[in-house]
Amino acid sequence: MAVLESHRFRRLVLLGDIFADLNFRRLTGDHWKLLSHIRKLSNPRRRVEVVWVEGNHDHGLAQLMSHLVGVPVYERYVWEYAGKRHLAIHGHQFDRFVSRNLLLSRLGEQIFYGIQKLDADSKIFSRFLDRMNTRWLRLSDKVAEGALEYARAGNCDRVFCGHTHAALTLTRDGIEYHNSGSWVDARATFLTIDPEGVRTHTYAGGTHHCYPREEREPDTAPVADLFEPAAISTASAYQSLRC
Ligand SMILES: [Mn+2]
Repeated sequence: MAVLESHRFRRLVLLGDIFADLNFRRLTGDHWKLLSHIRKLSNPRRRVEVVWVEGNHDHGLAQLMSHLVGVPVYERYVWEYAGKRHLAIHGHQFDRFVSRNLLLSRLGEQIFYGIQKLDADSKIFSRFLDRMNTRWLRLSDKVAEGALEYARAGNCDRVFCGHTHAALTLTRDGIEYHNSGSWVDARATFLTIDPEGVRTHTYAGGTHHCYPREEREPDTAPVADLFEPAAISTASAYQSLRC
């Protein structure tokens, strides 16, 4: 809410996995306030275009969400800005495990939530597993590779993904890749696009689960905390369970 209220913008792109699952009982008052705020933004009089790009977690929620929050939901969203063609896509499409094993991935999530509950106070266990998982699988790189190829095929100049929870920007052969990172980890990041270009911002305000600054990963690191089903893959039966 603080970020949304402190910026003026004409378009808001939500890059997917806004919901972790279908269990709306888990939503708190703050969550509903945010949804209500987003719904208000989408009022035509505000002249803000709100776009919801679905992720692997909120996949299948499109119809429900477009009614509940009043914004259209897209698998991928393409727009023109500053003479460039922009593409927003969550990124799980380039994460082979999630795209091929949706059911197993969901099962993994449930187990991960269990671990998270047990681990609620320290998060040490979950964070350890998350980091291990990310390092093994180099998800950031895989998603970036896939997204850049996809953008090239679609003649896009800039491609935006989420999914990995790791903020990352790179350019290859004139195509820019930007990963927005995540809202729910130690380092909350988001992207802005203006005439100057694309920038990654770190939210500096207070968050509920803020880890000490010195533990945060630098901007360009391809490794960051994954918050989600990543944990499961340490059982090695699962190759790349994640958000
Ligand atoms: Mn995801």
